Amino acid sequence: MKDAAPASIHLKDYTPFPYLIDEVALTFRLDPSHTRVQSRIRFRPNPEAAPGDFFLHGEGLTLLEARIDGTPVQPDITEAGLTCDVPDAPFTFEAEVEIDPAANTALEGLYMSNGMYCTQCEAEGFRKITYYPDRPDVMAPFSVRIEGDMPVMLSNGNPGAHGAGFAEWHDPWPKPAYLFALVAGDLVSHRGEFTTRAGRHVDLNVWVRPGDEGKCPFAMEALIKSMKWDEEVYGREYDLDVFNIVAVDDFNMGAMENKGLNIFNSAAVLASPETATDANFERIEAIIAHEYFHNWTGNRITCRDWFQLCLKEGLTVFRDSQFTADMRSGAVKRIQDVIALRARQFREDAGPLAHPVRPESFVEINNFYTATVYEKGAELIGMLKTLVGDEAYYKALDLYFTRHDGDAATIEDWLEVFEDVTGRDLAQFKRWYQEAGTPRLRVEEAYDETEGRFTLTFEQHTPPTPGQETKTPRVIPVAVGLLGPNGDEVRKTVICEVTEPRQSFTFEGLSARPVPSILRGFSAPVILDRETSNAERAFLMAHDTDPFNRWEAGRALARDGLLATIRSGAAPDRAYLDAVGALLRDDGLDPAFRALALGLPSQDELAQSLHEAGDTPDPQAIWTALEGLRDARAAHLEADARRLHAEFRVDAPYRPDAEQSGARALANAALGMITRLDRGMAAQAQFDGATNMTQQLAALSCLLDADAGDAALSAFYDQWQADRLVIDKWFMLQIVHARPDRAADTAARLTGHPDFDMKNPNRFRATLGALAMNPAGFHHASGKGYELLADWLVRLDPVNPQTTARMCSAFETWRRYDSDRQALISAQLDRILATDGLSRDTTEMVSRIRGS
Ligand code: B3K
Ligand code: ZN
Repeated sequence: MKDAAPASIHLKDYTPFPYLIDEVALTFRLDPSHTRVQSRIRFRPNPEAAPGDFFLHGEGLTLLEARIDGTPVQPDITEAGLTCDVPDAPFTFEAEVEIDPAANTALEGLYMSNGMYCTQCEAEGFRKITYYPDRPDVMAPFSVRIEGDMPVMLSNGNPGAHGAGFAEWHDPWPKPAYLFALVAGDLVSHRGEFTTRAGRHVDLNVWVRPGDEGKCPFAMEALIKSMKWDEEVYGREYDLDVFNIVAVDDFNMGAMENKGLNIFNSAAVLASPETATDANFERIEAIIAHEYFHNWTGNRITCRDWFQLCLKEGLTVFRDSQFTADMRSGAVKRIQDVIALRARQFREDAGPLAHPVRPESFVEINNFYTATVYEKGAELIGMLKTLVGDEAYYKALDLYFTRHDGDAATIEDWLEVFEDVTGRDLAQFKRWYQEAGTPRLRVEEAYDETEGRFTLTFEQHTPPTPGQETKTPRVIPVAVGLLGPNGDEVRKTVICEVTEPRQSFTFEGLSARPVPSILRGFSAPVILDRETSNAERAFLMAHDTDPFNRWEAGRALARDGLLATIRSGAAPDRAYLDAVGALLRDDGLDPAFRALALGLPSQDELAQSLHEAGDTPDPQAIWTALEGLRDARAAHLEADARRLHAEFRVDAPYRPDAEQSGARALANAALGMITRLDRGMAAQAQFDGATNMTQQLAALSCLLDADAGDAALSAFYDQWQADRLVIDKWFMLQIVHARPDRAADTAARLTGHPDFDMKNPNRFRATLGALAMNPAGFHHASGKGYELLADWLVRLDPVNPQTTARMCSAFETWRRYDSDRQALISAQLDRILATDGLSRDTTEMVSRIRGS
């Protein structure tokens, strides 16, 4: 068994570091197993902090020498760092440590990926490189010298002297250690350039392994667009002479915003039409933008402590969503974001891992890079913008940038700029940051015919979450419009600001009872409870001027029909089939929007709806109901599907833009319907003739769904076996599309494939993560899925705790299910927890999921 439970860290205990740093100089002598790191750090007492110990974080380091003002010292060393006596005046601390990048499989600190040196320091990885106050409120300018035999050696900031065997870098912008980066390897660059509004010339590079150069142009274009957009929309300019992006194969997440040297998972940067799908292109564009935008929201203004993580992440997600909406379609982006929010964040908020957007305690901060901090954090920014209006929003942002440039700031600082600009008291709004859980908003409506008055009454309630039994009322901006009986909009969108537990809003002067369109654009992250008829939903689907609510009406119609099928075996709902058919035939509508309208609620979303209604979800029944609806829809809309597939296939040369990808999305959705009728003939033809990955992968998915994919699957492997990222897709697809009773066996078989590599997070996620993406398969009554995942989490934990801990969330919904499944899952959770030497990361996650 393990040692005592790891300690929690609390927001309320924050105290500033007793020392300030004026300058950091680091020298790296690279060697795969014996890298030497020399540091020279100028400290002085922090006049604004209470005096305290001189403690530097450091983990897994071999200290060779330490000196203060040139005199050797013998610090006290523990597993967490070192303490030593220092003068009560400015002093220089020097140390030399040795580290072993080749043995670093956790991918945090300095590690090797395919022969290349690479770092990941956020949140607390710098302490695995050298002794340092590894906390975001300690900021300093860094000078770095790298010595080694690698052709390319990079760090943050601007390049300095370099020659055979060495390279120097200087970053003039004070930064916390989590933004430190170093890369060294045999790399080639795809170059670009940008001139800022102020006339600064910036050299841009996307660095990749030789052979991948052809997959960089799209990322470079996305970077240039992002730089321009941030100048135009937020007035933010770039502030160094170079901006480097590096692609690495082994990376725990998507990408990292290190100052001037962004490091990317190769999956989040490399793209060509043949190897990447339209969705991959769109994601790459968004991640490039996200990391670039961090240069201001995150780097120039960083976080005081890790509890404030949403300060940079929520805001930066919000900014990258705005960017994507501007580059592509605002309506489509909003719908995609809400689908993802409900799938990941609402799920988190409804389970044992629920936590506030600004958490109050943690054991391992890496476990809090969550959908709540990121996506709900972004929703809070969106609500704030709705509440104060666009003009005040941008004024407040200008004030934030001027007032806090160079600061390590807090949510209080953030809200204060809005209060100062608008005079508005944001105390109630702040609860969104402090209280977890998704509010439910019930709405009732009343129409007074004689007065022509329509009244909406809202009632809000947030269920308890772990550690927070009672909740207070939130301020909820509800965007409402009204439609007349003929479908015309009789009231344009207004914002009803709900602040009370129960509150009414009236609309006067109506000549007939209107149909309300409520929560337009999904103006707040709440669950709207509204009793309404199928007819009204179909009416909104046909007439609403708000594209989000138009889509939402269709989604709700589909969901209610599916729930009826699951509960009582009801036949697929005719109202839905007719309404979705009408929408598909409307050629005035954006093809991308029509493709989204064909999406159905996910298995997980249906399971959650059933659970919330007091039913016990049966994963197999949910899967069967969805299959039934898809079959019925294909039969009902066959002619439309054939026309759309033929018309929107796109034969023009490939472009990853919104127009073409929207068309392909619609054609591929149509192919999904056709496949249910022709057993895969059309899909096989598309697979054979595909000229891009979007067509090829969609066809392969259809063939797998039709159980006719074996030949295509092996052809695909033969064609792409040399391309890691494409082979990830090959692993993932066959598990996600496996029939429920075969999913676990398929995943188990693939873990024995010679290309399976547990040390590569992308491949691990493409295999074990994919299993969790097949809910009926993962939750199959045999319990095989649970056992397989637990087996692999136990194996991965000593290798890579961060990725292990993150993947534990596959179990977070376990309380929804029947007692047999709960028993099977809790046995696996207990087995994981009982593992000797289990990491702090995984211990925290499993204990929280398991509950008391
Ligand atoms: N800030 C990084 C995430 C770091 C995660 C550390 N476990 C990427 C991003 O959000 O842009
Ligand atoms: Zn981020």
